[in-house]
Order: sequence, then structure tokens, then C-alpha cells
Amino acid sequence: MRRKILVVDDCIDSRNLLERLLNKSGYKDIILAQSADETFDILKKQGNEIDLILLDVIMPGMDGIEVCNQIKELEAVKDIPIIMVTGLSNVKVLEQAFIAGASDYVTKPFHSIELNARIASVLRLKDEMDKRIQREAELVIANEKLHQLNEVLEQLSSLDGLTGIPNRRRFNSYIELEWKRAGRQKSNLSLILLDIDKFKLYNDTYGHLEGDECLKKVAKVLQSTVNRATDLVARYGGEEFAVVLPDTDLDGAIHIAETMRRNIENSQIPHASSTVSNVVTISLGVSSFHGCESIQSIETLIDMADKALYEAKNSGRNRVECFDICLLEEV
Ligand code: GH3
Ligand code: MG
Repeated sequence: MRRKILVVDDCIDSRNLLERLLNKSGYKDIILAQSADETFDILKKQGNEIDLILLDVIMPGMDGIEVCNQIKELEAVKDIPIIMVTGLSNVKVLEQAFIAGASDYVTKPFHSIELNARIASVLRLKDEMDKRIQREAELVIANEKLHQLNEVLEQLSSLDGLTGIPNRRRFNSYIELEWKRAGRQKSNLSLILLDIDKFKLYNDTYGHLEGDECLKKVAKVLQSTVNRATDLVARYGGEEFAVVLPDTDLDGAIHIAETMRRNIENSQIPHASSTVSNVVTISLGVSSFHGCESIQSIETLIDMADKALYEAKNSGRNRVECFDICLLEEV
């Protein structure tokens, strides 16, 4: 690998000697600077190409320690390793250079074996650091990609991440299918929309994580209440669930809704702050459609269940209401 080394020394003889020694050791790409100003000028123009700086401690104007200090303050070049160059009598000042961030030092007069060993070791360390930084950057990119991919997967998935039951996306496609089938076969299709009572108070009392646990338990109970393979219990929104019941008339759907209400109540999930009961309860709205009827759209069927749910909430909660045509006309 071709290395570019910047040699900073006010003494022309030292500069030339260092250059010769470095050339002899195979470092052919050497830049020479004789002052702090010249050093910063070079770093500004080609700082990103320089692999190592050999920096004399004693220089007129700004000395090597201060130059080292200032280089380490510059974001673009602060990672270039610096080896301080000093006379034997000046070794004491090196403490300041190390505090400033210098990597190592060599003493004048130069010994080529020592010089080479120190340069090689500093460059090796720099290579390791560069590799680590690169790996970390690659890891960040890989993590971002994974995150994006997970989001896509989640969107494509038909299951709700928290409860594991079908999500709203699945609900939408399923009810669409069943709607068409009911129309074709002149059969029944019923829908239950249900919502946990006073769930905000539940979160406020037990915390959001417990709230999530509660949602999981409710989902499980609802799922275990339906019997047919064609029944679909889905998480419709935050604490709202939807149940699609193909080939089920209004009476059958009310029966299932009532069983769900009772099963949730009997699960005895404590809800100390609820104004409805001391356990978790749900309110349910039922709507039903027969293939012969002229309900215009799925949205109407959903709207009907929603109105019934609203009625169940309004008339005290922990109950089942079914859609009555009057509810639709009231709004
Ligand atoms: P109501 O009896 O009228 O339904 O009252 P409520 O408190 O259940 O209704 P409201 O709509 O005021 O509050 C719903 C709460 O459900 C608020 C929201 O923080 C909580 N919620 C929604 N989604 C989640 C969830 O995924 N996890 C948890 N823990 N809470 C959720
Ligand atoms: Mg609620």
C-alpha cells in the first residue's frame, strides 16, 4: 500500500534527512513542511490523503505541541496519527504531546531501525482503526436495511405483531372475499366490532406494557370463542377487534358476541379503575347481511356494526348491541 507521510520540521537538514531515511525504507510519497502555517495549508488541501505526520516539537512561531493540539481539533484530519520528533533533551515536553493526542515519538539523531519500527506500528494501528470504523459504518447500513425490510415484511404480513392474530390488512381482504361470496351464494355474513371498556384507564393504572399483555389475553379469549375455520378474529385497531362470521345470521352472531362478552368477563382480568366492573369487559356491536339484501357496500356493514358498538358503549358498556336500522338513520 502506498503511504503518504507529511514531515514537519523547521530545519532543512532534518527534513531532508528524514525524507532520505523514509525513501530508503520504501516510503516514496513524502511531503515536506517547514512551519505550522504550511502544515495547515497542506492538511486543508490534501489532509484526506495523508497517512502519517512526523512533527518536530521545537519550531519557531507555533511549536509542534500546539500544532498537534490544533490538528486533533480538526474533524477532517484528527485521526491522522502523529509521531513527534524531538531531541533527547526535550523528552519531558512529550507528555503534553501525548495529552494532545500524539501516537508516539522518535528522538534525534534518528536511528533508522527505530524510526521504521515506530512508523510501522503506528500505521498498523491506524489501519486497524480504519477497518473498525468501516465495519461499524457497514453495520449501521446493514441495520438500517434490516429495519426497512422488517417494516416491509410487517406490512406484507397478515398477522398483528402484538397479539399474533390476523391484522386489519387481513381483515380487509377477508371480509371483501366473504362479502363477494355471500352475494354470489345468497348467504349470510355477519360482523362483530368490539372494544375494550375503559382501556385508557387500564393503561393509566397498570402501565402500557401490562396494557399490551391485556390485549394479548383478550385476543386469545376471543380467538378461542369462535369455532368454525371460516370465522376470523382480527385486531382492528388499538384496543378494537373485529370478527367476521361467514354463513352466520344475526341471531347466530349475537350468540357468539354474547359468548365473547361473557368469556372476557369470566377471564377475570383485574381492572381496578374501570367504572364498569372490577374486571376487564368489552362492548360489542353486531351487524349482519344476507346476500339477497341490498346493502350497498362492506363499508355500510362495518358502519352498521360501528353504530351498534357505539350504542353498546352509550347504554352502559359490557354489553352486546345489534344494528337497528334506526341507528343508521339517526346519524
Ligand atoms: P371506552 O370504554 O369508551 O372504550 O374507553 P377507552 O378508555 O377504552 O377508550 P379510549 O378510546 O379513550 O382509549 C383507548 C385506549 O387504548 C387509549 C390507548 O392508549 C389504548 N391503546 C390503543 N392501542 C394500544 C396498544 O396497542 N397497547 C396498549 N397498551 N394500549 C393501547
Ligand atoms: Mg375502549
